[in-house]
Amino acid sequence: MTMMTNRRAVLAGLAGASAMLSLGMSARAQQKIVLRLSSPATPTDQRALGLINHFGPAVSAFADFQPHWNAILFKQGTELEAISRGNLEMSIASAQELSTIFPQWSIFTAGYLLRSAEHQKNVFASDVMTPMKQMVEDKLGVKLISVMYLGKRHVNLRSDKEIKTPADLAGVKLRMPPSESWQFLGKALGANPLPMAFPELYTALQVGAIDGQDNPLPTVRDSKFYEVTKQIVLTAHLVDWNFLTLGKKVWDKFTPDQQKIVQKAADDACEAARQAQLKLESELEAFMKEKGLKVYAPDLNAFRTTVQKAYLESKFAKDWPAGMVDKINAIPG
Ligand code: KDO
Repeated sequence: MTMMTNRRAVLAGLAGASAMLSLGMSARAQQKIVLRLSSPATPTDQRALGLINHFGPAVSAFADFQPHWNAILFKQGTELEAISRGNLEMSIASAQELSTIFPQWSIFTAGYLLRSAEHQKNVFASDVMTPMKQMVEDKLGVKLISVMYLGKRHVNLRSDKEIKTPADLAGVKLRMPPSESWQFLGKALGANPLPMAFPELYTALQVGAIDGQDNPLPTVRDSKFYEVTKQIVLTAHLVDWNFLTLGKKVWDKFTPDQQKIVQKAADDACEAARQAQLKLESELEAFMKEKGLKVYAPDLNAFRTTVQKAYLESKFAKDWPAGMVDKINAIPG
């Protein structure tokens, strides 16, 4: 064999081997069920880290977890419909998004109802939740597989004017996420709510298109809102939760053993994220102060009383299942 033919033979052999290799790899990849998740969360948010570090690896033998952050795949609030239509497999849904489709769900958007991360977990696992989850699965084809703790939402403003009661928020352009129930919460707090998608917030605060926003401390840190605001009023008006969702048709493709693995992976990821989020919340008041922000509690009694009254008298409360507020209040945590 000449030097030339020898080289050709080697190259041909290499090409053949690499073709076989990539064929083998893609055949294997094809067998895996692709799980694309879309969320407006940043990739450094604790919920994202929980999923990246604990969910993806735990299901990797049979599923290919592909998360997309910063709402690059689907706009905030459109994910549930995308899953329902079979265009997406997973999302991190809010009770507010669910309440746009199922009015009963607005009970879970009420200010000062849930008390803690533990309370959320217990409510999610309780009988109260069973028919609520079932209606989402039956009518939308979406399974709520686990509960995520986003944290206690506080008011975060550009101005440093002291806020003691809801009356002090009069005329304040407070960005709230886009949907009717979120806007209602902003109004109940005494502010002038304005809908805006999460990824637009930093710039809107920077240029003064809004006077403030509400989110838990870990989100304020992660999205660097502290760079463009002057104070955090510790209103704790909503112990916010999200739900890890998975299309029912996708879930049904898994074998019963795989379903057990997916469920455990989801619960482990959400628990890791919850613990990380709680730890951050306990540390971040000091961090915000170091960054020069004023951080203080307002008259919490005034906020709680005003907000709870607004909800109980609202049109939303008419759709709440009878007796459910009392049942939620009685759940420990
Ligand atoms: C937000 O838009 O302020 C919010 O915090 C609302 C939450 O329910 C949730 O959708 C969250 O955004 C996103 O996951 C981005 O962090």
